[in-house]
Amino acid sequence: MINFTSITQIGNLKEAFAKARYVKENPFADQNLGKNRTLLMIFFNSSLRTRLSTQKAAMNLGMNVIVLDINQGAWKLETERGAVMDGDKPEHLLEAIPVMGCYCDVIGVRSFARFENRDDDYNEKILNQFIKYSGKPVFSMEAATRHPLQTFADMITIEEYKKKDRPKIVMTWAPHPKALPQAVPNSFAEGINLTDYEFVITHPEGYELDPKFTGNAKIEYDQDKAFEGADFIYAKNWAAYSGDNYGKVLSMDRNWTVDSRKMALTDNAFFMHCLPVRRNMIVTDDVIESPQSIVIPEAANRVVSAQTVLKEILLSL
Ligand code: AN0
Ligand code: CP
Repeated sequence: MINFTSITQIGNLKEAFAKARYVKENPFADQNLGKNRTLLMIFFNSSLRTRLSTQKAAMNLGMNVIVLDINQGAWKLETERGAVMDGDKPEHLLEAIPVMGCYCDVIGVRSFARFENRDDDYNEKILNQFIKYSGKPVFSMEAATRHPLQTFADMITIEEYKKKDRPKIVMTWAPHPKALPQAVPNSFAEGINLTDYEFVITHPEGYELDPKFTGNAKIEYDQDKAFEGADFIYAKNWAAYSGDNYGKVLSMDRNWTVDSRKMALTDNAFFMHCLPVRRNMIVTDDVIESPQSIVIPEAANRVVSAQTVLKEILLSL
């Protein structure tokens, strides 16, 4: 049984890209692999792409799919062991998880960082309970610290569009009115660090990510300088990670919005974003609508990413 919670579990990158290419070119080749197997997708948070692309991937593999939005129709779940359950939560995760495990063969979980306690988030408290108590292979559909299916899709997209063996990838922070998790940037950094690409991360001071994910990436506080000669601009907002500022919005400075002046500093870079994206906060209309914007092929590759990973999980059953 295998779980998939981090892009570092993808195995040999070249082989992973080859498997993804095969899946993309032959989406229905494994229709029998998932026969009579059930995927249960559990959402603690909203989703458009992950929900649709993962379901489509499972259907391409011949699986049955059940989707449960915990906040719409399920019992509100207590997550703390030892809690006296006299409040508004009628069920405990410690029963709910093994019960869910009884009804499926594979479980996908979306459970964002809650920003209540950094240790709980960074120890992946919810995701790890699914792994421990469900008795089934579990994969992340974005957990507190990582979004590996997004990262794999991003990496497949870069592989498809790159014009150089060692492109310059720039991940840039951009403004957003709400506090967003670090899962996408952490995971993207973790993925790019598996490659030999040139990798620069740019953000305002105070937005430093956990060095465990950023590794040897160059941190450049001057966004213009970071953009110079870039082949890919990967934009994303995240809330602060450091110390007492964990989960806080420290800046909404629209000087950091990706616009055409900044894109002109690059080597005709492609623009990427995992979506959903707030226009004219993260990126201007003209940049996201430009021919260099590859956000839609990037989203399309979410099916390829999910199908490649689900196929491996099915093969391991
Ligand atoms: C989420 C995030 O930033 O983690 C999901 C992105 C895939 N975004 C929002 O909540 C807007
Ligand atoms: N990129 C992504 O995961 O989108 P959703 O939140 O819509 O699933």
